[in-house]
Amino acid sequence: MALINHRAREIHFKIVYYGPGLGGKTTNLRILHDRLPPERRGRLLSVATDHERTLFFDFLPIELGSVNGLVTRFHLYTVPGQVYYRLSRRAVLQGVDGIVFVADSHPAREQANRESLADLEQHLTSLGLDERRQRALPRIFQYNKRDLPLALPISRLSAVLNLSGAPEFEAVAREGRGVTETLRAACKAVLSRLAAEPAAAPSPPPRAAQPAGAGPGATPHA
Ligand SMILES: Nc1nc2c(ncn2[C@@H]2O[C@H](COP(=O)(O)OP(=O)(O)OP(=O)(O)O)[C@@H](O)[C@H]2O)c(=O)[nH]1
Ligand SMILES: [Mg+2]
Repeated sequence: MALINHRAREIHFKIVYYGPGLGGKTTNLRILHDRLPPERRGRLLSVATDHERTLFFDFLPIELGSVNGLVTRFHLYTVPGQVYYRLSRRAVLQGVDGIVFVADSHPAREQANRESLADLEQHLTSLGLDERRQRALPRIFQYNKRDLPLALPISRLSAVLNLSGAPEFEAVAREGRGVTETLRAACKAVLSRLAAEPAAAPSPPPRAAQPAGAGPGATPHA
């Protein structure tokens, strides 16, 4: 849930990049870290194995302007995609405000995409989000690795994964394509929800869900 700190005049959101192992979640955060100017982002913290697989999470705090005098801070996390890190994924999801689901376009990962989505839904349920709250949770789909010659058609990925018609983006995260667009949509979605559901916030939300001077939604200065 978004947290408003009136004393510091800040509002905090938590966005979690979810998806199957090796799908490109960490790559998204690395690219964002490299693109954002230092005054808009903190250090990228990665808890990873020797082989660069996420062990617990990656964390990147970013700041994208202000809404009604409150500085908007987004805390970006990734989960470890490998199947056996279930409990870590659930821990990272605690208090989530929005999900970016990074799907792998490789045909051999079709089943892994589906299983990861089912795993996400189970965790959200076990964290106490009923069906209505899960539907209301902002979600963005990113179909990554579009550079692969055998990449699954977008229509097929979308039909299987994006049943609610959430915003969706193609990406080649390794080259930085689609990464900023995905983040922008995620920030916009969590800000819109705050405006639509004032009861979800611990104190009255800002009147307008547009960061000052940031164009449509929270545009990272990338
Ligand atoms: N071909 C291709 N490879 C990519 C793309 N994005 C990321 N990769 C590669 O995929 C591999 C896994 O990327 P990560 O970002 O570590 O994947 P992850 O989802 O964080 O994996 P886990 O931490 O195990 O859950 C790396 O070798 C990346 O360079 C892409 O768009 N195309
Ligand atoms: Mg990772």
